[in-house]
Amino acid sequence: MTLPVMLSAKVVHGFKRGSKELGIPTANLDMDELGVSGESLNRGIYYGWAKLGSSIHKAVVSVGWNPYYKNEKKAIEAHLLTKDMADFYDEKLSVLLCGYLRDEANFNGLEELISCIGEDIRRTNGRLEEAAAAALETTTVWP
Ligand code: ADP
Ligand code: RBF
Ligand code: MG
Repeated sequence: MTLPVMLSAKVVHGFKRGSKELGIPTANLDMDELGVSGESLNRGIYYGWAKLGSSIHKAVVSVGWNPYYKNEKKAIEAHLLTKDMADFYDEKLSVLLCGYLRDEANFNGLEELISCIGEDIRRTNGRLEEAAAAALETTTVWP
């Protein structure tokens, strides 16, 4: 699968574990709307960008079956790295997967899952900032 990959779909309701159990809300994309493009997407944790209306946010995206919760259905869910957002269920969310971070893992407890996601968030910030810095460095100063 060659990155970057772009996906767009409506934000639907999930199991409500993101905000309540983990303190990390995730906007779940409508898998029925995505069809084969959702089903064929390789599982794993990705970093990239999310577009909601006209605003763009850094994002970390989980794709798969959440082995810790043993989900039966695949999910594509994005945590936007922007604090204090109001709910945006039913809105269209576009997600640009720019790079792969790791495979989905199982954990011995909730604390381990939460700390691993915390590390994913730090790495996402790092990778996106590096990419921005690299783009600036290759820019020709005009005139
Ligand atoms: P669900 O199981 O329904 O996905 P979550 O507990 O994962 O519930 O919460 C996700 C919802 O929280 C999103 O659909 C969105 O409406 C809202 N939300 C608020 N802030 C964010 C954020 N920073 N990233 C993702 N979703 C957010
Ligand atoms: N679930 C897992 O079972 N294993 C994981 O390794 C895992 N990594 C995640 C990484 C990120 C950045 C995010 C946002 C979620 C991850 N999840 C993982 C999914 C998590 O279990 C899920 O978001 C909650 O169950 C709420 O739907
Ligand atoms: Mg969610």
